[in-house]
Amino acid sequence: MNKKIFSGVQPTGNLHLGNYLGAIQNFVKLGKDQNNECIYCVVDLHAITVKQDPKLLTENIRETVATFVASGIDPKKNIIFNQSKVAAHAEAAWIFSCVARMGWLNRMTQFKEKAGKDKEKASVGLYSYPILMAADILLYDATHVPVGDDQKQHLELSRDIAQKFNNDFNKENFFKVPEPLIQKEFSRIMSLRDGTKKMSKSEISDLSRINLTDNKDMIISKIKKAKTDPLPLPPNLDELENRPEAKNLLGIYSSLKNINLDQAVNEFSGKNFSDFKEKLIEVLVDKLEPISKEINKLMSDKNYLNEILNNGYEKADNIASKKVTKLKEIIGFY
Ligand code: AQP
Repeated sequence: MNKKIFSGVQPTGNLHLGNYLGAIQNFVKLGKDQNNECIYCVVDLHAITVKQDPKLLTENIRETVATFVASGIDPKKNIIFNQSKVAAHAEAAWIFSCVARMGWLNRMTQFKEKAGKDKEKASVGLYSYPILMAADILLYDATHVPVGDDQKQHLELSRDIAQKFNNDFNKENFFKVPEPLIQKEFSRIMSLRDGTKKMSKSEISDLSRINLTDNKDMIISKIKKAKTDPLPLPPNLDELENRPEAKNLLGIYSSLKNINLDQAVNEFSGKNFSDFKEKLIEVLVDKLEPISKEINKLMSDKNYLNEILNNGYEKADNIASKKVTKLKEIIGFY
């Protein structure tokens, strides 16, 4: 079966190793398969759920495109565009906010994590974010959505919205019910400063993540400073449990080397962290240095990045505007 792939990344700056290993690496692989039709979106409407500096946002939109291309996504074969240009996303999101139930949104753990203790001060957009995400996906009849493990719950909400709409309006299959595509091994990369917290762009400490724009010296310094524990590396997976930092670093190593976690555990069994970190630095630099150099190069060619977004916009708008017109007809708008 041909797959229709849709996924997005927020242009909130500092795209990191978690975004790469959890999502972008998968985008590249799927984009290379001739049987897939892939749409990759810079989700700038999602980005403004928290305050953004306008100039920086514009720059970050381009940097996200540059990161896609530098990582290996071919803009000629795949559609790359920014969400705010295609009006259908916001239109469908309103309609879906009348389909989704409060109880569904109240269960979303990411809102609870991101809003923290002061929920009253969080934007309404941060709360309803998964509804906009459903619009992104369903407008393109996406069959598969490659995401990191942290987005699984949001994707389930998209599925619920699709099913409820189809049932409510007796339109079987009007919206395709999308499947998540989540890396089987090591789908959540954790902070380098705290192995129990997700690696995240918005974390204040830059030492908590490897940015895709970090150069070799920065990678070396961040890995050397990465939190560990006092024991040597364990001989098996069981003994890795309850050692979140060791598990995270070995997981990163295994993902980059494309091996299983237990193979990585075997390779470093009984070794101390400093030996292991040397090897980890080697594979990280090998993988990321060419990407960061390419991002820098592409960022100096604004016209090229704008051209990718404009071409992508035309193609995306053509698909989404037709779908939203049909959606409105079904509802009874005219
Ligand atoms: N730590 C992670 N491990 C694995 N996958 C991750 N992703 C994000 N962090 C990790 C995946 O990257 C894709 C794009 O994410 P996003 O930028 O749209 O939003 P996010 O999940 O909210 O990422 P951040 O870094 O935590 O951003 P901020 O701090 O701005 O909110 C998604 O597929 C995500 O699963």
